[in-house]
Amino acid sequence: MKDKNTHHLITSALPYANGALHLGHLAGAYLPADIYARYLRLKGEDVAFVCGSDEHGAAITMRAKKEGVSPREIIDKYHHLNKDTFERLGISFDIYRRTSDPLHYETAQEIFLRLYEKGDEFEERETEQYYDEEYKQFLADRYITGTCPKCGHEEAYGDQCEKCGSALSPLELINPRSTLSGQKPSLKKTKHWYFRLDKHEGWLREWIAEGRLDGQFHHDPKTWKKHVVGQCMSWLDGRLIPRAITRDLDWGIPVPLPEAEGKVLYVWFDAPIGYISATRQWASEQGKNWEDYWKGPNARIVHFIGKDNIVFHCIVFPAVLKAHGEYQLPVNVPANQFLNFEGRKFSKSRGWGIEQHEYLKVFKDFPNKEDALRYALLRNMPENRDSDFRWDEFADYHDKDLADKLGNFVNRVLVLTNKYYEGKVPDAAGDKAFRQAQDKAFRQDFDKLSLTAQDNAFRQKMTELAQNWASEIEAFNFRNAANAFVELCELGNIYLQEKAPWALWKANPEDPAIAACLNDALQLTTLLSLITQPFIPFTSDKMRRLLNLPKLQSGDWKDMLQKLQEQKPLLRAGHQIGKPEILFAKIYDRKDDSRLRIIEAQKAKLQALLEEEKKGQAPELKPTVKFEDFTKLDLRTGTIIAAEKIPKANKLLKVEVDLGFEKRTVVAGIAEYYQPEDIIGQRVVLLANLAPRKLRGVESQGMLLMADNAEGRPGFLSPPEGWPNGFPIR
Ligand code: B3M
Ligand code: ZN
Repeated sequence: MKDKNTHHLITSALPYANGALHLGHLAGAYLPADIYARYLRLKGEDVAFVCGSDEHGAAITMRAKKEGVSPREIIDKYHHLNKDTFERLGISFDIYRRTSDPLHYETAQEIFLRLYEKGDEFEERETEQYYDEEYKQFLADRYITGTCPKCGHEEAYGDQCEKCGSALSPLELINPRSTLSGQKPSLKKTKHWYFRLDKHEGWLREWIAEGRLDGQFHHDPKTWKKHVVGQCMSWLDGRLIPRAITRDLDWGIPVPLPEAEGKVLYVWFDAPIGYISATRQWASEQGKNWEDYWKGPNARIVHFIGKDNIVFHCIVFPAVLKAHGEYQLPVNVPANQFLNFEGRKFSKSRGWGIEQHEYLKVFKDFPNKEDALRYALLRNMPENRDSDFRWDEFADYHDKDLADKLGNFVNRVLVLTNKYYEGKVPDAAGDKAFRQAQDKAFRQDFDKLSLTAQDNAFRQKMTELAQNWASEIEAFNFRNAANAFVELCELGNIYLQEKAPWALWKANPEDPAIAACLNDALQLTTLLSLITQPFIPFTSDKMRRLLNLPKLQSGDWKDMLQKLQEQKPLLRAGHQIGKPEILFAKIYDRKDDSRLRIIEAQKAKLQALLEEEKKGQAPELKPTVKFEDFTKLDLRTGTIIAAEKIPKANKLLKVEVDLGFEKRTVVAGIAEYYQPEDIIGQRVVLLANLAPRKLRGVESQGMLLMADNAEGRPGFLSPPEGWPNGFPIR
């Protein structure tokens, strides 16, 4: 029989098991994936949601060396910490595996061999690489540091300069040093396998830009985020080159070839394969066929990641899978941008930010701490641009949305139902003429919500918003989905406020309008117990309990949607609900400041850090220079008249500066902070007699003067207003 079921495979980036994760990671790759997985399960879809620890890579071995322990000690600790923390936050992985698993070794080696045997996917190259004589070890990537040839930064790594963002190879470094012995390394011949990424450029372009694969429709490219497609296209425009996928390291998966003794697979080759091996493990435990999720015609793969992993998930890994020949490619990679923390980047070394497990610890006495966090991150998710986490906003979302809008509505409905009807759902659906009159009266309220008046207006609006919620989740617009949830709560509150069943009750407890109103409100409460499930699952469970309903199950959304569309009740008349309980106790509460104090403590901690920084701010100055030396600099006023990105260089912009008497091309390391179109017309100061030098093939004829702020964000120095271009500065 033909398999008609869709098999959803949802992945979240495998965290390196050498550290804890902070709130930015959670908002970036784990919470959105969890929302999506939970939603699909409610819809009755077949879902495998997989993740696990990435246990290889030089970052782990270096940390182990520094601490004088084995890599295993480190990864065991963080594997368990991360796995446990995710669980506590309600991230509902079906499996959380690790890349040290034997099954993972087997899977990664199989895929390597398959590509090797194809003959033309790999290229063997013998090259000279740095070698530490004292440690008897080749120095891969981060094991080597030196001066960046592009910007002069003295701590550049063998694979990248973090100052100017250039991708480097170790041989380009000036004054190379081994991070092991600190010595100057020697050169030694070694052989490696390179994946011919260049061969895959053509179809990758068609697949990403047009959504076509092998000449057929694969996905609608409009459903991919613009910044994801944009980043991929700029990589493709910069041309793809063969990439070494093996390393001389003693930590990792051995290269399964007899002549490759002592070599391991490059971490970025094996890590994404971890998704596959985790699925294999899960499927064998569940008695399922893992290939349905990866190879079958109805597999539907979606990778959730942060923007720094886009190239590996949209270009390199798909190319490996395509080269293999049997795998499906992802239908979407809804990568998020970055979350900042109170206006700055998260920084462990500077103590700026908060880690997930740390949050759970300091908020241990905060009721609903898991949902409060999930909700604040959801409302502020960096879906299309970087966003900023602030404690004040956290408190606002908690109090305004969760406590006021959701909590109050649910509480009133439960209290009134208990009070007027002994907790039994009142029957109100029978009297059609009566209901029509109700709807008519309710229409007046629509203006407030900008609704359109129709019959059965309340239930219609409820259905419409619930459908929005679903379609926004399916489109990976989780913030919009959260808006639909808020509007549903508002709908309920306005409805209760307008109908005021408590006033009706005072006049005549038999008034059928009371039953009609509460019946409607109970339908909405039931709907909300489901709508909240992907976002704030702990609260959803509680609402189910208060409504005396069973826990939600696979397929419940499908049933509910059908009932909504057929105008059938979600909760039948006569059903006995439970006793009311408060869902969220406000943070800003005059009688009880215990929750506010927890937040204030966090804010105070940050304040103290800022104070500390200010104190330590008398910086060490560079050695004194003579006046004559200063006068050698020719600084001129100018204006930026054109700017563009430099392909493949994430941090560089090519900028044209008008000096009045001539125009200069300058390469500036500001692309992370400024969009080309935003700086046209910017007044600047240019060091005009700097010796020209080539950066990424572009000759830079001068340097823009910039002032860094505390986070290293550069701001332009500009001449006084009205000063023309080309004038000297002294
Ligand atoms: N461990 C890098 C990171 O955490 C890497 C992700 C692997 S996903 C296959 O950013
Ligand atoms: Zn550099």
